[in-house]
Amino acid sequence: MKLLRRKEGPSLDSRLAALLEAAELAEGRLPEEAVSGARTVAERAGVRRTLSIDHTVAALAGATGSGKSSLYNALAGTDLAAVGVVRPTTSAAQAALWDGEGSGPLLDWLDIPQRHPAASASDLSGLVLLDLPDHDSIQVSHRLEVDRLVELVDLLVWVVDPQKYADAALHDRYLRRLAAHRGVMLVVLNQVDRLPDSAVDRCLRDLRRLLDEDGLAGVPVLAVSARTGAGLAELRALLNDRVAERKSWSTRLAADIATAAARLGAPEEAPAGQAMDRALTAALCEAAGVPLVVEAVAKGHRHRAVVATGWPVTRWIRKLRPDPLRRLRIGTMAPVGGPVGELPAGGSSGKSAASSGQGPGTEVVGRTSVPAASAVQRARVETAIRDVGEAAAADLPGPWAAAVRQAARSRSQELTDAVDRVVATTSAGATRRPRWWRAVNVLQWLVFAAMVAGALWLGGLFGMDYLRLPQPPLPTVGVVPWPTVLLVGGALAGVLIALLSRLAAWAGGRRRARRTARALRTAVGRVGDDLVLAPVRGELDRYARFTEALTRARA
Ligand SMILES: Nc1nc2c(ncn2[C@@H]2O[C@H](COP(=O)(O)OP(=O)(O)OP(=O)(O)O)[C@@H](O)[C@H]2O)c(=O)[nH]1
Ligand SMILES: [Mg+2]
Repeated sequence: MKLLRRKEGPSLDSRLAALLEAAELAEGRLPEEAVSGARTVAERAGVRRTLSIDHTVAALAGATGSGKSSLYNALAGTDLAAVGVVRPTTSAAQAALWDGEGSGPLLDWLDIPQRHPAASASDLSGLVLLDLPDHDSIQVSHRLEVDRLVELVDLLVWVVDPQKYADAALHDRYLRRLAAHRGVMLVVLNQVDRLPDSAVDRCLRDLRRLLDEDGLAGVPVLAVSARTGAGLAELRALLNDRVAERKSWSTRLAADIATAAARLGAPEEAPAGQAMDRALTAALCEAAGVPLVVEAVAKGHRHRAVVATGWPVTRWIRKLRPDPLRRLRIGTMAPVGGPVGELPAGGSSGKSAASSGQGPGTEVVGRTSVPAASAVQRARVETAIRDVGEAAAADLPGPWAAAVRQAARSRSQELTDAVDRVVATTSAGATRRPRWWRAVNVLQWLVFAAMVAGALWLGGLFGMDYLRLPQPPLPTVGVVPWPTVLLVGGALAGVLIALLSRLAAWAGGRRRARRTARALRTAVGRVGDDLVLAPVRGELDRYARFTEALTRARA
């Protein structure tokens, strides 16, 4: 036999790969049945392609008594199959082979042990003709055998007779469902010898109409008689064409792929999922106590400014009060080498267990003492998450929309900890001391020292006067003696410097609070992006890849 090479081209390959990819992506999203159906088709197609493509497997299928076995014998030119009067006659499929060499593995795969060489001329070279049991059998095993082989063969030849050609069993259970397979289907109206000539055309027209209604327009319909041999030449010629083309197998697989892909869904344009993250960020910020932290940043800054630059005589009073920011346990445990880099100050006397850092460069960061979110705040976060899911799912088909909504919620358990962590790390930098504080501090102490010197000097003078000792000469600035200048001037200067510093710290605190607020919004927004929007984007991307694969599978 002449060996022809594969004619499928790369398209069947890529369509198969696309179908598998679509099934993979639909896993857990679409009904298991559709997903496994697609996998089965892909697997089956994969196997058929490795078996003889020089053979075309055609199956004679139909109701009991329609004359499948008679037709099989007529085509094979010998009585291979039993033709009976007791219905149903055929219980197991058998194969007639025209040049069957090399068809063994194919028939093994079809699981048909009964194989016979055909006796007729070799014009049908490469044909493997199957005689199937009846599809409408009272025997379940017959129906199962038919259903199994209908899924596998390359070419379907439906044999109907004038009485039962309109049977619902045939049209509903098979023909209509196999509309995508019309390229590999023939319909044979057998037993036309039992009709008067005038009725044959009418019968054919009626059958044609029914087939058109089944979505099988274009499927060849032939009138034959297995008994008289009428129309057999045409049938033989038609079969010969199909067998010679050696394309039925790939046409069938292509139809299988299209059907499986259609069961996965219609390829639609994936909507551009524009997630609304502003509301989410705002809700997360509220729940994480960002406004509280921002306020504490400003207050804490002013507090530390007073401690660092206040008048030495009175600043200790301020020291007695706690730092508002540290009271929230912010800045007490900061990331080591983190982006806002302040070395951890103080011990970690955390009341709650420390949560682990987020990556290299970050150390263990404890929970802040920012009060836990209220029920209202938590509800607002949940609403925002739901809104993100709803907005992204809006234009998706049902199961995918559900998957997207689920994706939005998938990591919401982690939100509280993650947001708290970034609040702690982001605002930790707000405890850094501006350099001018140190300079002012030095100045404060110099002025303080001058004041003390003045006081000591005056005290010395006072003591000498008390002891009636002669007064040393007293240098003056104008008329005011130096020790008085030092004491009073030092005190006034100290208070003035403290007041000016306080003014600057007030502005600085406000600036720092604003900057921290911005940084916190960005950082919290990033957490929302990581834990809510990213999973949604992932699912939308999955859907986009799915529809893209589906489009390729159906090409
Ligand atoms: N008049 C006439 N009778 C036919 C023709 N073809 C088959 N028969 C008869 O119809 C009856 C059934 O034929 P089978 O070939 O056994 O039918 P089948 O479709 O194989 O039936 P199952 O094996 O039960 O599914 C037999 O008595 C045949 O002689 C035909 O073209 N004309
Ligand atoms: Mg039979």
